[in-house]
Amino acid sequence: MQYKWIVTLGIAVLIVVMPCVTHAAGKPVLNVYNWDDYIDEETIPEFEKQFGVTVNYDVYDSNESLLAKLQAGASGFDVVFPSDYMIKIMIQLDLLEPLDTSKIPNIANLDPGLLDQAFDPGNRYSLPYTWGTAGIGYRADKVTGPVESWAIMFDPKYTGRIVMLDDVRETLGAALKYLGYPLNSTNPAELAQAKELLIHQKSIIKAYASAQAEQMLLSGDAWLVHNWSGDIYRVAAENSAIKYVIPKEGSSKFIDNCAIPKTAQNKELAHQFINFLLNAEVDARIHNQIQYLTANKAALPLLDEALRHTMETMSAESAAKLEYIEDLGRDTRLWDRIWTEIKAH
Ligand code: SPD
Repeated sequence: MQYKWIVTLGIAVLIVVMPCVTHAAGKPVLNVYNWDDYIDEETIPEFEKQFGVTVNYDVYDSNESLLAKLQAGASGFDVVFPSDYMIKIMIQLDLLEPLDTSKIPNIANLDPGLLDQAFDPGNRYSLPYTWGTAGIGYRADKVTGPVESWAIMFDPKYTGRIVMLDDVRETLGAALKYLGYPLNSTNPAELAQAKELLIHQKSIIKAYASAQAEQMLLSGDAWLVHNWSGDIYRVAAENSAIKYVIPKEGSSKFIDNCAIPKTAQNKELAHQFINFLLNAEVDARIHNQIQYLTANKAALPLLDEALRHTMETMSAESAAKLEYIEDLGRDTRLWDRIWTEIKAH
């Protein structure tokens, strides 16, 4: 019995310590922590082979869970992919390492229009990887009538078929947009209305889910899914009844970025990995698979026709009805409290 406990404890210690390992079987190790479904199958093995290294690759499904890991101390991660507002928060908290761009010559491939954003002026800490939007993925073969408004996500006719993102900023933000308020409102009265709306909605939703929600759409378990563009476009390629729409009231847009945590053990290799990701062929292959929009201008001619078309449509839509999620500063606590109340209800 005692022996069993020692083995269990040993395994637990190994799991906790593993991401901090910098060498495995004589090879340098790179610990990458990325959004789920944000890379193709070939890039990691290709990088490992080319650089003679081992990559530990793990995934997360929200900016807030990534932040919690980095704040908890030595996460062991060498490369992470926070969104715009989260880059700003992480810079303020001194969690990111300044980039040495002399080690990332492929920076020249990036679209200047996505560089030098307000969340990281001069790209001192981050470089753009993907961009996209949040909206509604739906089954046109199940839902009756047009899907144009967030209103459909609150329609009891679809009880048990609706999935909302498990994401404080996106879901509270979507409710605010539906009510006609700014995505980043800090007005207590507006937030109280959004909270009531979401609490009321809880009795009709199937789940809050961020990772794999698109699979519920594909299987037909869910008919209306609040999710990010690329995840929906990926399953839409498997079933033409799946569509993606940005509701007429507006929604969020985002830029997700490569960055190196201050606590990274292998900063040299982290720079090499980011440079590898920014290679035009590698980037096009990744984005053709993940179906998010690329920040890599040199990759554009290598993108599939359908993705190029999506990029053009998105660019036009972007200007009109989409907002970036912003750092809320002190009001983050207010949002977190409201979200906890909604989830607990
Ligand atoms: N499955 C990948 C999802 C990546 C979405 N980016 C998040 C943006 C958050 N505002």
